Amino acid sequence: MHTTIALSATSQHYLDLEEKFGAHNYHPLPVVLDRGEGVFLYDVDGKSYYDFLSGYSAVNQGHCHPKIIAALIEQAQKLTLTSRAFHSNLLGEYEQYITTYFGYDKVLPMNTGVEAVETAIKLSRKWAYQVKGVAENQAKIIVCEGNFHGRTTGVISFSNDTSATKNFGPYMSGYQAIPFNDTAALEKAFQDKNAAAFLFEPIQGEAGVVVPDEGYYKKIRTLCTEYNVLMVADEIQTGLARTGKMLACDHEAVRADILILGKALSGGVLPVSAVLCDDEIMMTIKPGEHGSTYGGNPLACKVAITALEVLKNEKLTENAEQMGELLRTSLRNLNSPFIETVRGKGLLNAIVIKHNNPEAAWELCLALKENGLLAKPTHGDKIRFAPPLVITAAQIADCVTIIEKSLQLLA
Ligand code: IF1
Repeated sequence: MHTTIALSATSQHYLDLEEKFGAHNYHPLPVVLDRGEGVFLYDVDGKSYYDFLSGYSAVNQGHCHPKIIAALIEQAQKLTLTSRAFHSNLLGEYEQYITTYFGYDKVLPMNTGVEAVETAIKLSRKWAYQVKGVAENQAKIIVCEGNFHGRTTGVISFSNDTSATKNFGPYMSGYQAIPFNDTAALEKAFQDKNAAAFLFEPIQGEAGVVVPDEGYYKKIRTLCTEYNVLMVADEIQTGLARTGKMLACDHEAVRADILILGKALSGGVLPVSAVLCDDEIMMTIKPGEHGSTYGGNPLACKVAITALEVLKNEKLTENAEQMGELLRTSLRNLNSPFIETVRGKGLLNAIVIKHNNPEAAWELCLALKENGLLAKPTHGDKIRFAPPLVITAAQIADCVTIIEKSLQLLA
Protein backbone atom coordinates (compact mmCIF):
# COMPACT_ATOMS: atom_id res chain seq x y z
CA MET A 1 0.00 0.00 0.00
CA HIS A 2 1.46 3.31 -1.04
CA THR A 3 -0.35 6.19 -2.63
CA THR A 4 1.69 7.95 -5.26
CA ILE A 5 0.87 11.58 -5.53
CA ALA A 6 1.41 13.16 -8.92
CA LEU A 7 1.75 16.85 -8.21
CA SER A 8 1.40 19.37 -11.01
CA ALA A 9 4.32 21.69 -11.65
CA THR A 10 2.15 24.56 -10.44
CA SER A 11 1.41 22.85 -7.12
CA GLN A 12 5.04 21.85 -6.70
CA HIS A 13 6.09 25.46 -7.25
CA TYR A 14 3.96 26.63 -4.27
CA LEU A 15 5.11 23.73 -2.10
CA ASP A 16 8.73 24.67 -2.85
CA LEU A 17 8.15 28.31 -1.92
CA GLU A 18 6.71 27.34 1.48
CA GLU A 19 9.47 24.81 2.05
CA LYS A 20 12.18 27.37 1.37
CA PHE A 21 10.77 30.53 2.93
CA GLY A 22 8.31 29.41 5.58
CA ALA A 23 8.89 27.96 9.03
CA HIS A 24 8.47 24.21 9.06
CA ASN A 25 5.91 24.16 11.88
CA TYR A 26 3.29 22.18 9.94
CA HIS A 27 3.06 19.01 7.90
CA PRO A 28 0.22 19.71 5.45
CA LEU A 29 -1.30 17.41 2.86
CA PRO A 30 0.28 18.09 -0.54
CA VAL A 31 -2.57 20.14 -1.99
CA VAL A 32 -2.46 23.83 -2.92
CA LEU A 33 -5.79 25.60 -2.71
CA ASP A 34 -6.81 28.90 -4.25
CA ARG A 35 -10.59 29.02 -4.00
CA GLY A 36 -13.44 27.95 -1.75
CA GLU A 37 -17.19 27.97 -2.06
CA GLY A 38 -19.61 26.38 0.40
CA VAL A 39 -18.45 22.83 1.13
CA PHE A 40 -15.92 22.87 -1.70
CA LEU A 41 -12.27 23.81 -2.03
CA TYR A 42 -10.45 24.11 -5.36
CA ASP A 43 -6.75 23.57 -6.00
CA VAL A 44 -4.52 25.62 -8.28
CA ASP A 45 -5.17 23.13 -11.09
CA GLY A 46 -8.92 23.61 -10.77
CA LYS A 47 -9.66 20.26 -9.14
CA SER A 48 -12.50 20.38 -6.60
CA TYR A 49 -12.63 18.76 -3.18
CA TYR A 50 -15.11 18.33 -0.38
CA ASP A 51 -13.65 20.09 2.65
CA PHE A 52 -13.88 17.72 5.63
CA LEU A 53 -11.83 19.94 7.96
CA SER A 54 -13.54 23.34 7.61
CA GLY A 55 -10.42 25.15 8.79
CA TYR A 56 -10.62 23.21 12.07
CA SER A 57 -14.27 24.27 12.40
CA ALA A 58 -13.74 27.94 11.56
CA VAL A 59 -15.73 27.64 8.35
CA ASN A 60 -19.02 26.31 9.75
CA GLN A 61 -21.02 28.63 7.47
CA GLY A 62 -19.20 27.34 4.36
CA HIS A 63 -16.36 28.90 2.41
CA CYS A 64 -16.80 32.52 1.30
CA HIS A 65 -20.39 32.71 2.47
CA PRO A 66 -21.91 35.44 0.27
CA LYS A 67 -23.59 37.30 3.16
CA ILE A 68 -20.45 37.27 5.31
CA ILE A 69 -18.23 38.35 2.41
CA ALA A 70 -20.67 41.12 1.49
CA ALA A 71 -20.56 42.40 5.09
CA LEU A 72 -16.76 42.20 5.05
CA ILE A 73 -16.44 44.16 1.82
CA GLU A 74 -18.97 46.79 2.78
CA GLN A 75 -17.40 47.42 6.16
CA ALA A 76 -13.84 47.27 4.80
CA GLN A 77 -14.65 50.22 2.55
CA LYS A 78 -15.90 52.26 5.50
CA LEU A 79 -13.84 51.68 8.64
CA THR A 80 -11.67 48.75 9.73
CA LEU A 81 -9.84 49.75 12.91
CA THR A 82 -10.12 52.46 15.53
CA SER A 83 -8.26 50.73 18.35
CA ARG A 84 -10.00 50.78 21.72
CA ALA A 85 -8.64 54.25 22.41
CA PHE A 86 -11.81 55.51 20.69
CA HIS A 87 -15.36 54.26 20.33
CA SER A 88 -16.86 52.93 17.10
CA ASN A 89 -20.47 52.76 15.96
CA LEU A 90 -20.26 48.97 15.67
CA LEU A 91 -18.68 47.81 18.92
CA GLY A 92 -21.69 48.46 21.15
CA GLU A 93 -24.05 47.08 18.53
CA TYR A 94 -22.03 43.88 18.28
CA GLU A 95 -21.73 43.60 22.07
CA GLN A 96 -25.48 43.91 22.46
CA TYR A 97 -26.05 41.40 19.66
CA ILE A 98 -23.72 38.67 20.93
CA THR A 99 -24.62 39.00 24.63
CA THR A 100 -28.33 38.74 23.77
CA TYR A 101 -27.63 35.83 21.42
CA PHE A 102 -25.91 33.80 24.15
CA GLY A 103 -27.54 35.25 27.26
CA TYR A 104 -24.65 36.82 29.17
CA ASP A 105 -24.31 40.29 30.72
CA LYS A 106 -21.12 41.20 28.89
CA VAL A 107 -18.55 40.28 26.26
CA LEU A 108 -14.83 40.93 25.96
CA PRO A 109 -13.75 40.82 22.29
CA MET A 110 -10.38 39.38 21.25
CA ASN A 111 -8.95 37.97 18.01
CA THR A 112 -7.48 34.47 18.07
CA GLY A 113 -8.85 31.62 20.12
CA VAL A 114 -5.86 31.36 22.41
CA GLU A 115 -6.12 35.06 23.29
CA ALA A 116 -9.69 34.44 24.41
CA VAL A 117 -8.50 31.48 26.51
CA GLU A 118 -5.83 33.70 28.10
CA THR A 119 -8.53 36.29 28.75
CA ALA A 120 -10.76 33.71 30.45
CA ILE A 121 -7.84 32.65 32.64
CA LYS A 122 -7.14 36.24 33.67
CA LEU A 123 -10.83 36.80 34.43
CA SER A 124 -10.94 33.60 36.48
CA ARG A 125 -7.93 34.65 38.54
CA LYS A 126 -9.23 38.20 39.13
CA TRP A 127 -12.57 36.77 40.19
CA ALA A 128 -10.86 34.29 42.52
CA TYR A 129 -8.98 37.08 44.30
CA GLN A 130 -11.64 39.74 44.32
CA VAL A 131 -14.84 37.74 44.71
CA LYS A 132 -14.04 34.26 46.00
CA GLY A 133 -11.32 35.53 48.33
CA VAL A 134 -8.40 33.34 47.31
CA ALA A 135 -5.05 34.51 48.74
CA GLU A 136 -2.81 36.41 46.32
CA ASN A 137 -1.05 34.29 43.68
CA GLN A 138 -2.66 31.08 44.95
CA ALA A 139 -5.49 30.72 42.42
CA LYS A 140 -5.60 27.35 40.72
CA ILE A 141 -7.14 26.51 37.37
CA ILE A 142 -8.22 22.89 36.91
CA VAL A 143 -7.81 21.54 33.36
CA CYS A 144 -8.12 18.16 31.62
CA GLU A 145 -5.43 15.80 30.45
CA GLY A 146 -5.31 15.72 26.66
CA ASN A 147 -6.50 19.32 26.46
CA PHE A 148 -5.85 21.67 23.58
CA HIS A 149 -6.49 25.37 24.19
CA GLY A 150 -3.86 27.01 21.99
CA ARG A 151 -0.18 27.70 21.76
CA THR A 152 0.95 30.64 23.90
CA THR A 153 3.59 29.96 26.53
CA GLY A 154 0.88 30.39 29.18
CA VAL A 155 -1.54 27.94 27.63
CA ILE A 156 1.04 25.27 26.73
CA SER A 157 2.06 25.33 30.39
CA PHE A 158 -0.91 23.08 31.10
CA SER A 159 -0.68 20.88 28.01
CA ASN A 160 0.50 17.30 28.41
CA ASP A 161 1.38 16.86 24.74
CA THR A 162 5.16 16.92 24.57
CA SER A 163 5.20 18.16 20.97
CA ALA A 164 3.41 21.29 22.23
CA THR A 165 5.65 21.77 25.27
CA LYS A 166 9.12 20.28 24.86
CA ASN A 167 11.91 22.86 24.96
CA PHE A 168 9.44 25.71 25.33
CA GLY A 169 9.78 25.97 29.10
CA PRO A 170 9.88 27.32 31.75
CA TYR A 171 6.17 26.80 32.27
CA MET A 172 3.66 28.79 34.27
CA SER A 173 2.40 27.34 37.54
CA GLY A 174 -1.13 27.45 38.90
CA TYR A 175 -2.67 24.63 36.90
CA GLN A 176 -3.74 21.12 37.80
CA ALA A 177 -4.64 18.50 35.21
CA ILE A 178 -7.20 15.78 35.91
CA PRO A 179 -8.53 13.10 33.54
CA PHE A 180 -11.24 14.20 31.08
CA ASN A 181 -14.71 12.81 31.76
CA ASP A 182 -13.87 12.07 35.39
CA THR A 183 -16.19 13.88 37.82
CA ALA A 184 -14.76 12.14 40.90
CA ALA A 185 -11.33 13.62 40.11
CA LEU A 186 -13.03 16.96 39.52
CA GLU A 187 -14.72 16.95 42.89
CA LYS A 188 -11.46 16.03 44.58
CA ALA A 189 -9.66 18.92 42.85
CA PHE A 190 -12.43 21.32 43.86
CA GLN A 191 -11.84 20.56 47.55
CA ASP A 192 -8.78 22.81 47.30
CA LYS A 193 -10.01 26.22 48.52
CA ASN A 194 -7.78 27.88 45.92
CA ALA A 195 -9.61 26.28 43.00
CA ALA A 196 -10.74 29.21 40.85
CA ALA A 197 -11.97 27.63 37.65
CA PHE A 198 -12.43 24.46 35.66
CA LEU A 199 -11.38 25.06 32.04
CA PHE A 200 -12.48 22.35 29.62
CA GLU A 201 -13.40 21.49 26.02
CA PRO A 202 -16.90 19.96 25.95
CA ILE A 203 -15.58 17.57 23.31
CA GLN A 204 -11.80 17.23 23.16
CA GLY A 205 -10.83 18.19 19.62
CA GLU A 206 -7.11 17.73 19.25
CA ALA A 207 -7.25 14.60 21.39
CA GLY A 208 -9.27 13.07 18.52
CA VAL A 209 -12.88 14.18 19.01
CA VAL A 210 -13.34 12.58 22.43
CA VAL A 211 -17.00 12.75 23.48
CA PRO A 212 -17.60 12.47 27.24
CA ASP A 213 -20.37 10.44 28.89
CA GLU A 214 -23.84 11.89 28.94
CA GLY A 215 -24.35 13.86 32.13
CA TYR A 216 -20.76 15.14 32.28
CA TYR A 217 -21.68 18.79 31.64
CA LYS A 218 -24.54 18.69 34.13
CA LYS A 219 -22.27 17.22 36.80
CA ILE A 220 -19.59 19.84 36.09
CA ARG A 221 -22.25 22.53 36.51
CA THR A 222 -23.46 21.08 39.80
CA LEU A 223 -19.95 20.74 41.23
CA CYS A 224 -18.88 24.20 40.08
CA THR A 225 -21.89 25.74 41.81
CA GLU A 226 -21.45 23.64 44.94
CA TYR A 227 -17.75 24.48 45.35
CA ASN A 228 -17.93 28.06 44.03
CA VAL A 229 -15.56 27.35 41.15
CA LEU A 230 -16.06 28.95 37.73
CA MET A 231 -17.19 26.67 34.91
CA VAL A 232 -15.18 27.85 31.90
CA ALA A 233 -16.22 26.24 28.61
CA ASP A 234 -13.81 26.48 25.69
CA GLU A 235 -16.36 26.23 22.87
CA ILE A 236 -13.94 27.61 20.30
CA GLN A 237 -14.24 24.39 18.31
CA THR A 238 -17.43 22.82 19.66
CA GLY A 239 -19.54 25.97 19.62
CA LEU A 240 -21.49 27.81 16.96
CA ALA A 241 -23.69 24.96 15.70
CA ARG A 242 -20.85 22.52 15.02
CA THR A 243 -22.11 19.71 17.28
CA GLY A 244 -25.79 20.06 16.40
CA LYS A 245 -26.58 22.63 19.11
CA MET A 246 -25.55 26.26 19.20
CA LEU A 247 -23.14 25.32 22.01
CA ALA A 248 -22.04 21.82 22.98
CA CYS A 249 -23.09 22.56 26.59
CA ASP A 250 -26.64 23.07 25.25
CA HIS A 251 -26.85 19.29 24.77
CA GLU A 252 -27.35 19.12 28.53
CA ALA A 253 -28.98 22.54 28.91
CA VAL A 254 -26.04 23.75 30.95
CA ARG A 255 -24.75 27.32 31.08
CA ALA A 256 -21.05 27.92 31.73
CA ASP A 257 -19.94 30.86 33.87
CA ILE A 258 -17.41 31.86 31.23
CA LEU A 259 -17.98 31.01 27.58
CA ILE A 260 -15.08 31.17 25.13
CA LEU A 261 -15.80 31.46 21.39
CA GLY A 262 -13.57 31.82 18.32
CA LYS A 263 -13.08 30.19 14.94
CA ALA A 264 -16.55 30.25 13.26
CA LEU A 265 -17.42 33.53 14.98
CA SER A 266 -16.14 35.08 11.75
CA GLY A 267 -17.07 32.23 9.41
CA GLY A 268 -13.38 31.77 8.61
CA VAL A 269 -12.90 35.29 7.33
CA LEU A 270 -10.61 36.85 9.96
CA PRO A 271 -9.58 36.02 13.53
CA VAL A 272 -12.45 36.93 15.85
CA SER A 273 -12.81 35.53 19.37
CA ALA A 274 -14.90 36.44 22.39
CA VAL A 275 -15.25 35.81 26.09
CA LEU A 276 -18.74 36.05 27.58
CA CYS A 277 -19.71 36.15 31.25
CA ASP A 278 -21.84 38.04 33.75
CA ASP A 279 -20.95 41.26 35.56
CA GLU A 280 -19.75 39.58 38.76
CA ILE A 281 -16.84 38.20 36.74
CA MET A 282 -16.40 40.66 33.89
CA MET A 283 -16.47 43.79 36.02
CA THR A 284 -13.41 42.67 37.98
CA ILE A 285 -11.29 43.86 35.05
CA LYS A 286 -10.76 47.64 34.99
CA PRO A 287 -9.55 49.98 32.24
CA GLY A 288 -5.94 49.33 31.29
CA GLU A 289 -5.84 45.82 32.74
CA HIS A 290 -6.48 43.85 29.55
CA GLY A 291 -7.04 44.35 25.82
CA SER A 292 -5.59 44.11 22.32
CA THR A 293 -5.08 46.38 19.33
CA TYR A 294 -7.48 44.56 17.04
CA GLY A 295 -9.97 43.22 19.59
CA GLY A 296 -13.46 44.51 18.85
CA ASN A 297 -12.50 46.28 15.64
CA PRO A 298 -15.40 47.44 13.46
CA LEU A 299 -14.62 45.01 10.65
CA ALA A 300 -14.63 42.07 13.08
CA CYS A 301 -17.84 43.32 14.73
CA LYS A 302 -19.70 43.54 11.43
CA VAL A 303 -18.44 40.16 10.21
CA ALA A 304 -19.25 38.45 13.53
CA ILE A 305 -22.82 39.77 13.64
CA THR A 306 -23.34 38.46 10.11
CA ALA A 307 -21.67 35.11 10.81
CA LEU A 308 -23.96 34.61 13.83
CA GLU A 309 -27.03 35.64 11.81
CA VAL A 310 -26.18 33.06 9.14
CA LEU A 311 -26.06 30.26 11.73
CA LYS A 312 -29.62 31.03 12.80
CA ASN A 313 -31.13 32.05 9.45
CA GLU A 314 -29.88 28.91 7.75
CA LYS A 315 -30.75 26.65 10.68
CA LEU A 316 -27.24 25.25 10.72
CA THR A 317 -27.60 23.65 14.16
CA GLU A 318 -30.46 21.50 12.86
CA ASN A 319 -28.57 20.65 9.69
CA ALA A 320 -25.41 19.75 11.63
CA GLU A 321 -27.46 17.44 13.85
CA GLN A 322 -29.18 15.69 10.94
CA MET A 323 -26.20 15.47 8.59
CA GLY A 324 -23.98 14.29 11.44
CA GLU A 325 -26.37 11.46 12.22
CA LEU A 326 -26.49 10.54 8.53
CA LEU A 327 -22.70 10.65 8.19
CA ARG A 328 -22.03 8.44 11.23
CA THR A 329 -24.71 5.93 10.28
CA SER A 330 -23.48 5.72 6.68
CA LEU A 331 -19.87 5.28 7.79
CA ARG A 332 -20.84 2.53 10.25
CA ASN A 333 -22.85 0.81 7.53
CA LEU A 334 -19.72 0.53 5.41
CA ASN A 335 -18.63 -2.16 7.89
CA SER A 336 -15.05 -1.47 6.91
CA PRO A 337 -12.47 -3.67 8.64
CA PHE A 338 -10.22 -0.60 8.69
CA ILE A 339 -12.56 1.63 10.68
CA GLU A 340 -12.31 0.79 14.36
CA THR A 341 -14.57 3.58 15.61
CA VAL A 342 -16.85 6.26 14.25
CA ARG A 343 -17.55 8.92 16.86
CA GLY A 344 -18.66 12.50 17.26
CA LYS A 345 -21.62 14.80 17.69
CA GLY A 346 -23.29 16.77 14.94
CA LEU A 347 -20.67 17.46 12.31
CA LEU A 348 -17.67 17.19 14.65
CA ASN A 349 -16.64 13.60 13.97
CA ALA A 350 -13.63 11.35 13.77
CA ILE A 351 -12.87 7.84 12.67
CA VAL A 352 -10.18 5.72 14.25
CA ILE A 353 -8.27 3.62 11.74
CA LYS A 354 -7.44 0.00 12.46
CA HIS A 355 -4.47 -1.17 10.42
CA ASN A 356 -1.04 -2.73 10.95
CA ASN A 357 0.60 0.06 8.97
CA PRO A 358 1.06 3.05 11.32
CA GLU A 359 0.95 5.34 8.27
CA ALA A 360 -2.49 4.06 7.22
CA ALA A 361 -4.41 7.19 8.26
CA TRP A 362 -2.03 9.45 6.34
CA GLU A 363 -2.19 7.13 3.32
CA LEU A 364 -5.98 7.14 3.50
CA CYS A 365 -6.00 10.94 3.54
CA LEU A 366 -3.82 10.97 0.43
CA ALA A 367 -6.24 8.58 -1.26
CA LEU A 368 -9.21 10.71 -0.15
CA LYS A 369 -7.46 13.71 -1.65
CA GLU A 370 -6.97 11.92 -4.95
CA ASN A 371 -10.67 11.04 -4.90
CA GLY A 372 -11.77 14.58 -4.10
CA LEU A 373 -12.10 14.90 -0.32
CA LEU A 374 -9.76 16.72 2.06
CA ALA A 375 -9.26 15.50 5.63
CA LYS A 376 -6.30 15.46 8.00
CA PRO A 377 -5.08 12.77 10.39
CA THR A 378 -4.41 13.52 14.04
CA HIS A 379 -2.35 11.47 16.52
CA GLY A 380 -1.48 9.00 13.79
CA ASP A 381 -4.61 6.88 13.62
CA LYS A 382 -7.53 9.32 13.82
CA ILE A 383 -9.09 11.33 11.00
CA ARG A 384 -11.37 14.27 11.67
CA PHE A 385 -14.53 14.40 9.53
CA ALA A 386 -15.96 17.88 10.01
CA PRO A 387 -17.41 19.41 6.83
CA PRO A 388 -19.00 22.86 6.70
CA LEU A 389 -22.49 22.80 8.25
CA VAL A 390 -24.16 23.74 4.95
CA ILE A 391 -23.56 20.25 3.54
CA THR A 392 -26.60 18.45 2.06
CA ALA A 393 -27.71 14.81 2.33
CA ALA A 394 -26.83 14.19 -1.33
CA GLN A 395 -23.35 15.57 -0.71
CA ILE A 396 -22.92 13.38 2.40
CA ALA A 397 -23.85 10.35 0.28
CA ASP A 398 -21.31 11.42 -2.34
CA CYS A 399 -18.63 11.81 0.35
CA VAL A 400 -19.36 8.39 1.84
CA THR A 401 -18.89 6.89 -1.63
CA ILE A 402 -15.51 8.64 -1.88
CA ILE A 403 -14.54 7.36 1.57
CA GLU A 404 -15.63 3.80 0.71
CA LYS A 405 -13.62 3.85 -2.49
CA SER A 406 -10.55 5.27 -0.73
CA LEU A 407 -10.69 2.67 2.05
CA GLN A 408 -10.13 -0.05 -0.56
CA LEU A 409 -6.59 1.21 -0.88
CA LEU A 410 -5.85 -0.07 2.63
CA ALA A 411 -6.68 -3.66 1.64
C1 IF1 B 1 -3.35 24.84 14.93
C2 IF1 B 1 -6.04 21.09 16.94
C3 IF1 B 1 -8.24 21.79 16.29
C4 IF1 B 1 -9.02 24.87 19.94
C5 IF1 B 1 -9.61 25.02 21.20
C6 IF1 B 1 -8.45 27.03 21.55
C7 IF1 B 1 -7.81 26.95 20.32
C8 IF1 B 1 -8.09 25.85 19.51
C9 IF1 B 1 -10.59 24.02 21.69
C10 IF1 B 1 -6.86 28.02 19.89
C11 IF1 B 1 -7.41 25.71 18.25
C12 IF1 B 1 -6.65 24.53 16.40
C13 IF1 B 1 -5.45 25.36 16.15
C14 IF1 B 1 -4.82 24.71 14.95
C15 IF1 B 1 -5.22 23.29 14.97
C16 IF1 B 1 -6.50 23.29 15.72
C17 IF1 B 1 -6.96 22.08 16.32
F1 IF1 B 1 -5.90 20.08 16.13
F2 IF1 B 1 -4.86 21.54 17.22
F3 IF1 B 1 -6.62 20.69 18.06
F4 IF1 B 1 -9.09 22.58 15.84
F5 IF1 B 1 -8.68 20.67 16.73
N1 IF1 B 1 -9.30 26.09 21.96
N2 IF1 B 1 -7.42 24.68 17.53
O1 IF1 B 1 -9.30 23.79 19.19
O2 IF1 B 1 -7.41 28.82 18.88
O3 IF1 B 1 -5.57 30.48 18.80
O4 IF1 B 1 -5.69 28.73 17.05
O5 IF1 B 1 -7.41 30.55 17.13
O6 IF1 B 1 -2.80 24.69 13.85
O7 IF1 B 1 -2.73 25.08 15.99
P1 IF1 B 1 -6.46 29.68 17.92
